[in-house]
Amino acid sequence: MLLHDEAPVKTGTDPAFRADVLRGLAARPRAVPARWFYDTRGSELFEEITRLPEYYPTRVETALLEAHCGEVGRIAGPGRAVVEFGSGSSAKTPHLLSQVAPSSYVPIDISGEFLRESAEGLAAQFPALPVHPVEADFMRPIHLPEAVADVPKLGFFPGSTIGNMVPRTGADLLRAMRQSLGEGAMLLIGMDRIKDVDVLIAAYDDAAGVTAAFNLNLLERINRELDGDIPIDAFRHRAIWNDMESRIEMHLEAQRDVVFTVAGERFAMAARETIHTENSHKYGPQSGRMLLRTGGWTPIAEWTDGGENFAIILAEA
Ligand code: AVI
Repeated sequence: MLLHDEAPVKTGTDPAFRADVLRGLAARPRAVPARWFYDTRGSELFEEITRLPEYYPTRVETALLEAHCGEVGRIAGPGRAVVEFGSGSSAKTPHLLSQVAPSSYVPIDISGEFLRESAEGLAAQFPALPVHPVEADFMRPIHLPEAVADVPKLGFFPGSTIGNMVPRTGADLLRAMRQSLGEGAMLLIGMDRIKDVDVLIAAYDDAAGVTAAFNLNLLERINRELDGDIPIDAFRHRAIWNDMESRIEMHLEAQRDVVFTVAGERFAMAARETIHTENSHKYGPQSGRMLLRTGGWTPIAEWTDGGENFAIILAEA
């Protein structure tokens, strides 16, 4: 028997997911935070996205790291603890670790599984490097391990993840990172650049439909974890460029009038109405540096590819 008016949540379902989805579906415009894309299937689809011909950010950033981390190491100096925010599979990390002579590596990720796997992989590649994993949400205040308390830090925040936050949240996060990393810290951050709209749209609406599957998987997750009956075939993936906000937006657009239930609550959407699922902000050279300064960091070096598609920026506290 239910003692209150909430529908039961399936065992293992994050109550914050339920709260975000119910609040987001009832809001106008409707929106569900992008962090909920990443269940097991969503994480697999994201890995697939990073290998798509149209999705240039991973390729370009990796090439920039390969080419310029030596210089990052010369500027930062040896012996820093490299602290990676949202380390995931740590795929790009070896480019940095092999060129900056770090004293230790602190991967921070919300997924314990990712942390274990990447710690094992890196231990094989860098057997002498102490690794201190931290299982945490980097969007909340982080306490770094005691072992690195007195060591200067080099924060690493690749992948243009900062772009998934509205600038105000991004600036708050940068400020929090500065505080966690402490006196004398540096930060190496990846930012996607503003560019030709067709290139941007193709990167977020690829020909093979992987990004569409990634977006629609959110509805599958809602149905599975929150007892939903959303008719998934009634929704279509949409990627649009919002020029005023300088961002790609992903939406799920209803193709017809739909009525569905999630966690015992009923929702009705008219044809063409959307659920906003992600923002991916793009920064120009000035706006990117401005964001860093607003977050308390001073940019000191910046590298881009020939086409100015992506930038990695080194900043000091
Ligand atoms: C994780 N993040 C930086 C990706 C991006 O480009 O905004 C997420 C993504 N969404 C669709 N494709 C990739």
